[in-house]
Amino acid sequence: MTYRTCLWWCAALIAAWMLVLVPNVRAAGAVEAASETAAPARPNIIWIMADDLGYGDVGCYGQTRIKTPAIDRLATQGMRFTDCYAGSTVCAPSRCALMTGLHTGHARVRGNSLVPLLPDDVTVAEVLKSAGYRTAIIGKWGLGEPDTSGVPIRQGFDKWFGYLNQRHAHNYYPDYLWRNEQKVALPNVVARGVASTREVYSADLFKREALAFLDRQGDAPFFLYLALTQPHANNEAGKQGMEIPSDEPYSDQSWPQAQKNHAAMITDLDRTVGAVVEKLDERGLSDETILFFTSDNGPHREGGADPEFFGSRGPLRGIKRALYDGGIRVPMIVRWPGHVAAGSTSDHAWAFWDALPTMAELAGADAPTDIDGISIVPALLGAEAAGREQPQHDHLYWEFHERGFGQAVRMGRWKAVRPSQERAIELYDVSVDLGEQHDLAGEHPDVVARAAGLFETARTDSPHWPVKRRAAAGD
Ligand SMILES: [Ca+2]
Repeated sequence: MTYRTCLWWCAALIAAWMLVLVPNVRAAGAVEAASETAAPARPNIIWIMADDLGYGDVGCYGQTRIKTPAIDRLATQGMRFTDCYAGSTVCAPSRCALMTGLHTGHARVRGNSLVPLLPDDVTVAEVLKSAGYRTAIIGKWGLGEPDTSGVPIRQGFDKWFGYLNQRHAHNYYPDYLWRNEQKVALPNVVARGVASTREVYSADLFKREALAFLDRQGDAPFFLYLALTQPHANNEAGKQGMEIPSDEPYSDQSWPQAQKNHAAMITDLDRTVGAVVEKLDERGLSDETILFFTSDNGPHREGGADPEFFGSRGPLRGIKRALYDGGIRVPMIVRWPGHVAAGSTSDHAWAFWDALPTMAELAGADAPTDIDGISIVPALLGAEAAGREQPQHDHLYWEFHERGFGQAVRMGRWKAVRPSQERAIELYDVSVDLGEQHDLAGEHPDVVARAAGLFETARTDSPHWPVKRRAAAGD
């Protein structure tokens, strides 16, 4: 070997050694940096969301007749939140708050309509994708029609399967669904939103798709948003809107058929949750996966369902479309074995707009700074693991543009509600009056004044949802 050849081989060996070593050094540095903030970083993230599932609809929140063993088991394995709030009292704005970290006083989408997310809107999927996560959504989207900037794969999701449009999502036996930007034809036959031939049930497809997605995951972290549609009604089917292939295990009950179906839909949803957890366990992913289970808003009185029959609102006041807690306070359970305390309960008051900064912190990614959310990582992992105490919100704010313009704010133990602009502000102490029955506005004018101030300052106007303001006296 000549001297020159020897030099070349030495240089090549050193280069190869550096190629192997340097990324490892950088990776170790990244782990070290992450451990100074929130340990341990970069779990897989699964967000399972039911649609119109009430605070009282599952066993671990007090339901006694509808069977939800898998969701109840999540609570024994993780943390159950008593004071978690959805983004809104209906679907689309709730999902917008979840995706963008903004409450309905700032969000792009503040009501069920066809306003899509715009290219400027930063979603949690975009944040996680930029941090190297594989991102997928299965189920119902509701934030963008075909060919708009709002479709999931233009908002940070690598994979998308399901219903884009919320009305389309009413029907559990659709004749098509979307896969990325392609329509997938299904063998169901549909007229005016109701199937006459029922071959495939969409919830079965979503379960299968979710399990297949989990089967494909390897080393890269992933974010799976599983936006299930049970137990929403098919509003186009009148009193037969609680669509489910079988009313098992409630067939022998003496309940009205719609209530049997309602219960069966929730139990079927529970089976999907159970199947996801079983898949995580089977693939050895549970310890590196944080799983959130929740609902997008309160229970409904649609499709023949009766929210009183099973006590779907639990001890709360109101249902879907109310700004009382029954419309917005939701079940929320978080499971991450070894990191989130098993069998624990938290009364930390938080809302869907906290999801984006929470997931960003878990992923070691930067969240946008101009959002309303605050990371709840300290509440989840404990102050010691997170390196800081859980910050509290000064207030949580909602507005709703149907039936006039309603507003609500939670400030510590206080909850103020103005159901419409024509009504006075009501004030409840939800620490002792969970059902919002005793209006204390007359006794605490200072708190009412603070709420009135927030009703002006906690929001900005949206061109898509102009506020119909009350005419001033003398106008
Ligand atoms: Ca909903």
